[in-house]
Amino acid sequence: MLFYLITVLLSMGSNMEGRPKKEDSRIELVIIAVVIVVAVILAAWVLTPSISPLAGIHDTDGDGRADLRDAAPDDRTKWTWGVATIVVTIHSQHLVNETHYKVYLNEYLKKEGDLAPGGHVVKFISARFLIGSIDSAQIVVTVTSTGGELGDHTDQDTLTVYDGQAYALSFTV
Ligand SMILES: [Ca+2]
Repeated sequence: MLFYLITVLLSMGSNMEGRPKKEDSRIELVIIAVVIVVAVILAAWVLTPSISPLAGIHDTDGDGRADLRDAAPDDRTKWTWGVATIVVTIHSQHLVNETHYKVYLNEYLKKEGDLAPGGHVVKFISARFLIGSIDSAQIVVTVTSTGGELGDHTDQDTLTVYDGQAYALSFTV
């Protein structure tokens, strides 16, 4: 494209009649210089991560990952997802009535169901979390129960999780 432009401009320059040859070649050189400067400025704008208009190159947080391949484009310490399995065992302390339990990872509801009197359930929960220069995350696991003869209950634990690992936790509600 750049070479095409230069060729067109040069042919325009060589068609100018009535000018001395020396002056023509100066005009050609100026045109070439202007085209090169504009091309360099455009290339610098497109290829510089901090200012590029292209998502495949632009890097908002400066972590070295383009926004298109950055799971957290506004956080320079994180850029990809980690996944861990959390095995949650929930015991009921209600021996007479059924209860309804809910399991939250941080503030997100992941599982819920009914729990028989004095019974327990085991649930496998997949946890996704952002990692990067820090390879672990803190997850607060909360289990609540409603109903039953003892009233509502909450049990909670905080876990440090790493990508690809599995964890077992036990709760009584
Ligand atoms: Ca990032």
